[in-house]
Amino acid sequence: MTLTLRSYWRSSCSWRVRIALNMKGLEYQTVPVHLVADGGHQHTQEHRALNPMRELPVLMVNGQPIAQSVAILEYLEECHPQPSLLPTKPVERAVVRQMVEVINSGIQPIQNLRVMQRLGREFGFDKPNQQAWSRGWIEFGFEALHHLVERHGATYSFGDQVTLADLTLIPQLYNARRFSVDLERFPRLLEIESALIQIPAFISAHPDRQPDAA
Ligand SMILES: N[C@@H](CCC(=O)N[C@@H](CS)C(=O)NCC(=O)O)C(=O)O
Repeated sequence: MTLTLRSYWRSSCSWRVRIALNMKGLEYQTVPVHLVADGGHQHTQEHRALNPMRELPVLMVNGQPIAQSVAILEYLEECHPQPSLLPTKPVERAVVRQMVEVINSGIQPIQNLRVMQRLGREFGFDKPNQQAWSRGWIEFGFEALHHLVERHGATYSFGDQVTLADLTLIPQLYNARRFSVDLERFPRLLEIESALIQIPAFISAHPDRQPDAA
């Protein structure tokens, strides 16, 4: 099986998949797709043929493109179940997926690049206002996530097992810092981050370690 990840170093959704591939010990090639240069290479015909949503990541599995990071994560979990990134009990798996969706549906889409660009282009938001927009939505989602983690977390977001919730948390914390979120408000998220960033799979997935890092 050949795996190729179309990725951008600072793309939080690509980062989730990089961690999963590393956790599962899967080898893959990276094809960088620049999200900003020339108006964004996600808008090229070549990329749109692979992902009509014009987004990253895209995982090519033996040439078959799969997009949507959570669909990719679930695919990897099904095909490569060890080490598992979900708990065993269905109700616990549901809670982990709930945490994932707080970020995947509740935060990231509202602060995505094209949303910010449109706020600037069509609605007159300057950079500080675009940042304030993103910051507000990250804080809103993190309040919910912090509540869930206080209830279900221990070393990691859900108990003492690294789960998909952690794979979505780490990149979103990076975005939160980019948008100057006051993370001291979310101490449990910071504690969990301290544990996760010791793990080699998380270390090598960091944006600064990617071939296209600026
Ligand atoms: N729900 C999608 C979201 C993908 C997404 O928004 N990716 C961002 C990078 S993290 C992107 O490609 N943005 C391009 C743009 O906004 O033009 C997923 O989880 O894969």
